[in-house]
Amino acid sequence: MAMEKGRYIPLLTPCNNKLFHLLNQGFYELRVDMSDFENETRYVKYSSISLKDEASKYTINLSGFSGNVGDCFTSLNNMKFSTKDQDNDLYGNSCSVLYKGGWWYGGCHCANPNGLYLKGATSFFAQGVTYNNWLGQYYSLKSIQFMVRRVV
Ligand SMILES: [Ca+2]
Repeated sequence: MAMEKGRYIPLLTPCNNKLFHLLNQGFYELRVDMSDFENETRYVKYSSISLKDEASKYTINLSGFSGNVGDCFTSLNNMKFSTKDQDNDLYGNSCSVLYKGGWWYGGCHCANPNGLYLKGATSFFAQGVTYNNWLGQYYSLKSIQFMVRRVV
C-alpha cells in the first residue's frame, strides 16, 4: 500500500491516478477477460475508454462495445468512482458499502469487479465478483482482468 507522511492512502486512489495519467497520453481501448470455475471464458471490448481527473472523481467514459457476452460497462458512462468512504454514486445509500467494492457505481451495478472473492455460486446478492449479463448476481467469477491498449 502506498504511504504518505502520516497517513495511509487507499490503493484505489493512486491506481486510478496512474490509470488517469496513462489514458491521458492518447486514445485507448479496453478489453475485459473473464472466467468462471468451469473454465468457461467471456470477453467484452470497448473501442474507447477515458477518465477524468481526481477532482472529477475519475468520471469514466466508455463506448464502442463488442464481445461474446452482454454489455455491462457502457452503463458506467459518466459515472464517478466510489469507495466505502466516498459515495459518488446515484443511489440513496452507498453502493460501495452495500456491495463491498470500489467502483464506478451508478445505482448500483451490472458488474462488480472489485467485489468479494466468493468463488462461484453464493447466497450473497451482488457482493461477489459478479457479471450480471453472464452468470448473474449470485455467482462470483474466478477472474476478471481489465486491459487497456493505446490505439492512437
Ligand atoms: Ca449514494
